[in-house]
Formats: sequence, C-alpha cells, structure tokens
Amino acid sequence: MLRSRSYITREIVATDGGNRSSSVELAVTITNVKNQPPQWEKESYEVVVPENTMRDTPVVTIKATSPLGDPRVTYNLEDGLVPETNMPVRFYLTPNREDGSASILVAEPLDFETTRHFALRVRAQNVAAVPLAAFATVYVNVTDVNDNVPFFTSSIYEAAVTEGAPVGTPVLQVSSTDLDLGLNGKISYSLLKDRSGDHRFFRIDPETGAIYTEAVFDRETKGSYLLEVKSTDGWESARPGRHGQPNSDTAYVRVFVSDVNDNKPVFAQNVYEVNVDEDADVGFAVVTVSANDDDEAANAKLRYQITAGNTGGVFDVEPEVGTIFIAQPLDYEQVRRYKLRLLASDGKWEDYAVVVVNVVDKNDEAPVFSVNEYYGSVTEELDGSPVFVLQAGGPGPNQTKPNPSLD
Ligand SMILES: [Ca+2]
Ligand SMILES: [Ca+2]
Ligand SMILES: [Ca+2]
Ligand SMILES: [Ca+2]
Repeated sequence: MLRSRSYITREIVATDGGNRSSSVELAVTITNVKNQPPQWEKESYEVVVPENTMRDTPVVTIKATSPLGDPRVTYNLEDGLVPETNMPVRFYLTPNREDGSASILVAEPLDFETTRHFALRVRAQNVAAVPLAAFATVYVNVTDVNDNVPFFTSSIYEAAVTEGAPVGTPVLQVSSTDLDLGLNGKISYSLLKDRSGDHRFFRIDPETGAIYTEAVFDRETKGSYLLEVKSTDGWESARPGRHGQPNSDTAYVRVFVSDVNDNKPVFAQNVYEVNVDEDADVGFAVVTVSANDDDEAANAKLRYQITAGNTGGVFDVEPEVGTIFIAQPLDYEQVRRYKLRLLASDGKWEDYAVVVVNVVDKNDEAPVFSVNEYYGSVTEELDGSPVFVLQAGGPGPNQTKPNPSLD
C-alpha cells in the first residue's frame, strides 16, 4: 500500500558506442490512485470583445470542477511572455465563490491596432494533498472600433503652381492615415470653405487627396492662396464627444503662384529732356532713366542700352542702373542737341524711351579780336580816362562779355 505521497528519482544514463554519455534525472510523483485533475467544462473558450471595452468588464466565465470528494478548484491565469499571452497584463481573473466558476476581466484598455488576438492559459487545480492541475485556453478576439483619427501627414503643406497654368493643373497631393479597419479607416478629403474664398479656385479629389486648379492664376494679381483641407473617416466615431460624427482632421495648404515673365518693362516717361553744360566733365551723370517691370526677380531684372542717336559715342549708360553719363567731351560748336534712343529689356520684352540732351554753350573759345592791330596815342593830360575801346568776341553769342581795356 502506497502512502498518499512519495517520490521516486532515478538517474537515467545514455551511452553511445564510444565513451560519451549523457544523463537525465527522472522524478516521478506517486499519488493516490483516486486523485485526479480537475475537469474543465470546455477545453477552450472563445470570446469576441470590442477594443473599447471598459476596464474591469468581465469578458468570459469559465469553470472547472474536481471529481474528488471536494469539488473546489483554484484558478490561476498563467503569466505570459508576449502580448498575445497577456504580457503586459491586459486581463485578470477573479473566482466566483457562489458557483465555483471564474471570470476573466479587462485589466487595461485594449487596442485592436496593437493586439488583435489573445490566447490566455488558465490553470485549475484541485485541493488534494498533492494538487493536480488541468489547463484551458481562453481565446479573446478584439474587434475594431472607430477610435483613430485620420491624421494628415503634415499640419501645413506648401506647393507652387505656375501663373497662367491651365485649369486642372495638379498642385499637390495631401495624405492622411487612419489605423482603423474598413469604414472606420476609410478616408475622404474635402476643401473647407472659408471667408477668403481661396477654396473656390481649387478642387480636391475626395479619394486621393490630389488638389487641382480650378482657375488660371496671375501672380501679379495675387501671389499665394491658403487652403484648409479636411480628412474624414467613414463611420461614426467611438471617441468621446464626437456624438456619432466621424473622426476628422484638418491641415493647411499654402499654394504659391510662381512667376512667369509675362510683363514687359515700361519706362516711367516716354521722353526725358535735360540741359547739360558743354564743359561738363567726362563721367558726369546727365540723367537716370528708369523702367518698371511687374514681374519678379530675374523676370524683372532690366538692362538699359543706348540704341541710337549717340553721335560720336559721347554718352554711355550704366546698363543695370539706367544712369546716362558723359563718355566723351561735349562741344556745343559740334553738336547742340542729342536725341538718344534708350532701350530697357528684361531679356524677353523691351520698351523704349527718348532722351533729349541739350548742350548749353559755355565761353570755351579764346577771345578773338575784331582787328589784328590797334593804334593809338596816349596824352598825359588825359590820365585816368578811357583812351579807346577795343572790341573783341568769340564766335558764340558772347557779346555781353566785359570789354577789355588798356590802362
Ligand atoms: Ca478612424
Ligand atoms: Ca480602432
Ligand atoms: Ca518681365
Ligand atoms: Ca509675371
């Protein structure tokens, strides 16, 4: 007759044809022949719970009984090693004294997007002197709820569209992601109407998020547009405060209109007229002309050039400034009036202006006496009075010059 409990231990040695051997210890627990492990009502349980099931909600009731005189069993939810086996802990077990069953309850919020399936191993043990155990598996399948927002990949997007581009030109594709399944994660895009009215000039493909122009733009009229885009998922939200509305997110799209050289330079005046003394120095700035170009940057960078009327190369222009200066000495006696033709060019378009330069005569000629020799006599008694008057003059209109006198 065996006692209710004893152990037999043996070392078992395996030896191969050579001299190597390996051993293992065998331990056998001998129990009362009447001792039997508990019996589960079912070998496995399967339940389906939505991911937003609240903490401490029972998800399944399980039961095992002992066929021995004392039918009570103890339950234990085995520690897992991975999320699917309850590591970290998502479920806990509570025994129900009244009927000897146990409940599995939610310990921490579930998340379909993280772990969809659990396989929980539950041990039931009898209360014999040498307790025996039996195991059951509880399969928990988590179902999706619409708890994820379709977030845009950026809160502000930037894009450029060329002025003059035809209606229907693609601008940019926005994108958002929603981790939920099916309709809970099905995204549609829209443009929000705002007071600026910028949305009227664009459209968005509700399925792809691609934005297209609905107008032909002119950068010189308006250089940028601001759109507000919205992404919406396809089912009522499971998030608090949404009151049955789908989840949504918004983002901004700044659309810049990029410049095309579609404006010609325009001179501020058609005709410039200036007077310049004929004795003005070489390098003297006569006048600065200027033209305006409504375009941007290189499309508005102007170069000035004298294309006609510059007899003798007397003038030159600073090409990037428009300042006309004297390059060769002027001479009233040679040319009294210049009519320069000025060109302003942006590399594609041009405009012309006329610059009239009037040369002002200066007394730059040596005086020429009217007679080569003068004769006269001086009387001592007339000391202090003019003796006689010499007439002299240049070839120009210099007749107002003071008369030289002998003394
Ligand atoms: Ca969603
Ligand atoms: Ca979800
Ligand atoms: Ca231009
Ligand atoms: Ca332009």
